[in-house]
Amino acid sequence: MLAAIGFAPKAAILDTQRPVFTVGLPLLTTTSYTELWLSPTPVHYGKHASITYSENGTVLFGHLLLEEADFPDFRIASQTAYQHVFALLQQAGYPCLLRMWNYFPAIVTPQGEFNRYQTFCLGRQDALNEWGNFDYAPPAATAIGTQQAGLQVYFIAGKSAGMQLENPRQTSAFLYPRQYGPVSPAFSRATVKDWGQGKHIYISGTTSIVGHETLHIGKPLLQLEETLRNLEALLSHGDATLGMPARQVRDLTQLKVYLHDATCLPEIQERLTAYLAAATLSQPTVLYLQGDVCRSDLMVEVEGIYT
Ligand code: 3EB
Repeated sequence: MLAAIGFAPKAAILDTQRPVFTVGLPLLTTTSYTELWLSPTPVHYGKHASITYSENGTVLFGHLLLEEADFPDFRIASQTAYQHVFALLQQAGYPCLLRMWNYFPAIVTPQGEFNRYQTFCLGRQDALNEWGNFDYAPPAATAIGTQQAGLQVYFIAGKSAGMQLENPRQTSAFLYPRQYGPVSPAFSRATVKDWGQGKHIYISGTTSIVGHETLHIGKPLLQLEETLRNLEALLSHGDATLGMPARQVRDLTQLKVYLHDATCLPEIQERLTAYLAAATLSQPTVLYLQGDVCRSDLMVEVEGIYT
């Protein structure tokens, strides 16, 4: 077992020796779900600073949960989390981040000059400036707001880089103009990793952003549909440029849907269920979670994975 992830209103470390933890987001359609990351080969476990990790010689999975109260400000908390990640990856011999998940409270709340998401991006960039600024494909990523204290980060890394995939419908996040924050977010729209036995696809949190602008403000269902167009465009572009084991959203293994407001669950779930109900043998597992998107005008975010 590389990792076991549960979902609960509060983030928690459930095992001090291995990455077994809950993400601090409530499930909306089921009372419990465990996401298991399994290895076909033996796993070793370790700790580095605040990180608990597992590795099997090919992939490293790490998790950390920082108490914000331990840091003078949130920028330092974010910088520290990423410094710990990069130091571990360097030391353990897995230099290439492939996929990052970032969860923290009050994501769109102003704090001083910037909001907390922008401050998070500043701290991440501070660490990147010390650690080479991704001289390989930046990881795919998710950044979602919780209702609970603590900066929670988990990630997978490899010994060599994945292939970077950007979305033809969207400005690359690392090129976003300054109106969205003092530094651009450092992530790829997706990474595609060939592990030897087959390619895995890690798709970043994707929203109703076309170019760099939010579309369909106040209309969650239209935002879902725009998000699905973005995901389909990303996958077909990937298929044309890299060759992909999944060419459409319905081919993916798992989707996570983050909703700002639980009251829009029925319409979102109905629409997505109908969208996925094609005559295929298998469909993605869909998890619906309550979480805040990093722009207050976005009500829904969707990430996907193919393994
Ligand atoms: C967007 O497309 C939405 O800062 O790591 C999505 C995924 C978003 C990851 C991050 C931010 C991040 O810009 C926001």
